[in-house]
Amino acid sequence: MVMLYYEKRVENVIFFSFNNNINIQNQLHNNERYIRQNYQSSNKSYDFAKSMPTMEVIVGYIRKDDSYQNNVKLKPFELNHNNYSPIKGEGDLGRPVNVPFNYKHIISKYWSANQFNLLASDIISVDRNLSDVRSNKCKNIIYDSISSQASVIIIFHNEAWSTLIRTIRSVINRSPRRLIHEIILVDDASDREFLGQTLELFIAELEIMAKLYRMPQRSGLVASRLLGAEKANSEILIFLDSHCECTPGWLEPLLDRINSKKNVVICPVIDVIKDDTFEYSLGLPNTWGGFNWKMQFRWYNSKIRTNKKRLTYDTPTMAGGLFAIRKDYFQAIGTYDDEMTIWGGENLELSFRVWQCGGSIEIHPCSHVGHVFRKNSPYTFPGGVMPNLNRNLARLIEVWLDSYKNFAYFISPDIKIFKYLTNISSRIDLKNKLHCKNFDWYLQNIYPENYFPNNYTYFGKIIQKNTNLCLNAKVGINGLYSQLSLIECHKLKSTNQLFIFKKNGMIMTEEFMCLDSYELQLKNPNIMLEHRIVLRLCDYSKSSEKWTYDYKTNQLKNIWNNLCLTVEKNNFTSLWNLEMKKCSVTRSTQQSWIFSNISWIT
Ligand code: LR7
Ligand code: MN
Repeated sequence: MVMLYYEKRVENVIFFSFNNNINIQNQLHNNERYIRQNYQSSNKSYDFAKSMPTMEVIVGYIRKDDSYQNNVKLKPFELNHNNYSPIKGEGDLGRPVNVPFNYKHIISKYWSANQFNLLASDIISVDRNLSDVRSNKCKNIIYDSISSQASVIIIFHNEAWSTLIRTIRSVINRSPRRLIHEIILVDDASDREFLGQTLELFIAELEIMAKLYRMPQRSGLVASRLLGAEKANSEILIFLDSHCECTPGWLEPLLDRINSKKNVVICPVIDVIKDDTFEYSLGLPNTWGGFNWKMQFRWYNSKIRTNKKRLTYDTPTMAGGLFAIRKDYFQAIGTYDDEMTIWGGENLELSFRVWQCGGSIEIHPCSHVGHVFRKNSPYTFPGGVMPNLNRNLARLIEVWLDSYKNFAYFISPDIKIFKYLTNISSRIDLKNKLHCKNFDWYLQNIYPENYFPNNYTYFGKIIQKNTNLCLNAKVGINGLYSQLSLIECHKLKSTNQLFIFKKNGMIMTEEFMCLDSYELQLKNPNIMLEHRIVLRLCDYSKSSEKWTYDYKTNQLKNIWNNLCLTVEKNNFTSLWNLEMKKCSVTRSTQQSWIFSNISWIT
């Protein structure tokens, strides 16, 4: 049964469907294959449980080097052609697909259009099974008191067929029917042909009620989710990106938590579906969300946030795409800032708002959903990437950052101009109406691990006394390739030379990295042990990342080994080496450090 509805706000026809028995799926599968039938999957043994956990970063708009990256523009017929043609067993249980070498050029050709390996996705069934990745503790929980149903909202713009349908099928295949009221799809003005009528016919066949709404013009993820939320008919909304896969038992924990706490945003653990092989791999446990001064979302990983009293744990921010929330609570806290366009910023905005206005954001370790992490955005940003993103970030900063505002603009001057070009008064009104707490409260109480100048002893450069040499932290995303050095102090143009000496003794820099000292194990036991100073992901439990500063001698002492940060000149390279040496007055020039405080409130 297919019912057609017309809607004022949405130009296009809306489909409203229940299962009927027309098997159109077979027709869809009969597409021309570009994979030869005799394609053999690799027989590599694959032990799911042992696969290395990973942590990926949302990059969205950032252009990174990539071996598959190319500038090939697909011809319209190539873009519009749906090549989904599953091969039995391929990718089953989350195994990686290994595409033979002679297909590399095809992968590469189709990469830019989706920013993932379309060929791998297209040979994996949209109904592939995934392993039950939950811990035994999670598996044993019986959820018998869930009283509400969910509307699952999936928004998309030019998503590939196989990834979109696999998202939908994974919801249907792995959710108890009684807990799902409907699936709501919102098409953000896609122009790929198979997302038109073919999709409408496909959803008409689903065994769960599914509705498809279309945005009249490209609007971005906020407007699309808002439409989906407005149309949803059940108590609980669950948002998913259009390239996700739900694993067994993903739904119940989310609903259960909302059952016992009304004003909560609850997120699953987001696992990684690899963009090249479509392997399902577990994310690192105890992962939680933070952000940096550029207002970029970041995953951090440490046990500090696990909760002894309940299974869920608090996260200062959420990634944004995958979460459950009560519809009435979503409305009560002001849904989304509907002037945020295309992509970016809305995840932090909702995070700050929920926490500052009385709610909480939590991650449920028993709910696992995979997401295809991409290194670039595949789609266009009408009006340009930076104007969209920076306007969104200006709105976020203006509404929520209070006295930290100018510092954020100082770090990202390109955002500032947009504060004059956008009107935030309605969001300020909302903030007042909800009596939300300020950003300082948020940083101190919800995000004490922050790298913002707050609750600190010092904030600024660390200079070797009587020189113009500064500690310099070169930090990569997630701490990769981090390097600490002593180089000439520069004018404040980046955060590399800005350190926060926290009240608890940690010296922190960008990306949740802390100064830490360790003992180098030398192979030759006759040589004295060497102690080094490095940048490590902050941990909170280690005394080796705690420091004291002696105001009189200007020495910086590590609490764990009682050694002082010392400068030695390397005679070979004539660079300055940073070492950990016994604190001594005879080394006073090498061990004297000055903290130059920076006034960050302007
Ligand atoms: O104009 C657009 N219209 C859309 O409908 C742009 C995007 N979209 C859709 C798109 O098809 C997708 O389904 O919106 C969804 C999100 O877009 P992505 O997949 O390009 O975003 P992302 O996964 O790179 O980015 C993350 O940060 C975004 C910030 O705006 C959003 O909050 C995304 O939902 C969010 N994704 C996740 O949280 C998934 C897990 C990532 C992690 C960890
Ligand atoms: Mn995504």
